Amino acid sequence: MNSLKEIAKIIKKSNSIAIFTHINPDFDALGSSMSLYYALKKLGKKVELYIKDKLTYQADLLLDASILTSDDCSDKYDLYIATDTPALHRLGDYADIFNNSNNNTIILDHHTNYDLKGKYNFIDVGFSSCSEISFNVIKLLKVKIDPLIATVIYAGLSSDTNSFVNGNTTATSFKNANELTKLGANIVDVNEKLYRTKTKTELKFKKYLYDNLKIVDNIAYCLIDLDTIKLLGGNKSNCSGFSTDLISIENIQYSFSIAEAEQGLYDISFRAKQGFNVNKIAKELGGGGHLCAAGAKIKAENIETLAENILKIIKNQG
Ligand SMILES: [Mn+2]
Repeated sequence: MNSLKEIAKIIKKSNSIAIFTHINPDFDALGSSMSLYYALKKLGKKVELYIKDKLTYQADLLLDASILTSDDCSDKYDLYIATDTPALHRLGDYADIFNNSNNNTIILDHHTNYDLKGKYNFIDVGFSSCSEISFNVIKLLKVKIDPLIATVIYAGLSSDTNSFVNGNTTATSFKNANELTKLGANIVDVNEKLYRTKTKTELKFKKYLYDNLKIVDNIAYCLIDLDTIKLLGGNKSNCSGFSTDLISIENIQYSFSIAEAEQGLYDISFRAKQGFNVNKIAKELGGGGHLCAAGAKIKAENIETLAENILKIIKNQG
């Protein structure tokens, strides 16, 4: 583990920098990587932010996708940075280049690390968002933080705490939110785009969730297969909020959703109420995350059998 001071020093010395973040980037992946991109540009560095996925509807409304590069990363860089990513496979097509550049890589993250190792690592699960870690790095780089940078960091912080509701919210989250607001973060715009903009497709997925959720003891869950996802006119990202909605049900301590991402390949999202641990459960399935929010991707023959297995794992733990 390195200090952020050491990390800022390495960044300062590097002239060309490639930034990566996790596939299916959420607002924290985008906030932590885009803020660094803008800051490094201000320092006059040659910098590219590599993201292949299309942004979600809300992210595309709030953030400037034109700064992203979806090309293969074939140029040589002095330095490679990965943000918000605990597992190598979560770097998608950029996993190999990151892994093969292990003499000049930096990891900034707030997840329990799984198998992504950098030459220099700052991983602190005490941060509610990785965007706040980037915020600290940018301050150490002495870049003047303008409203654009403040806004993308704030979006990451707000999203990973689910607007300061999740159990990972700390005094530091509020302190950073305070600083970012003073620096000109457009909190009205962030709130409108993150919490008050729903597409009709998203409403259809919510209806599916409410019609199909199941409750067993203290566990709520919902399953959705590929045919249904297609029928509703969306994709697996439309299911990413299911487990969060389910954990809010009274007397529920664990929730999960299973969405068929590709034929036979399932995205599982877990949530737990404060004091319960879904990280352990996700790890048993080859995934990971935080105590109260975790995920896994797994191949299975059948979505129902997979759900039964997960129920067993949760019950054995509880
Ligand atoms: Mn994050």
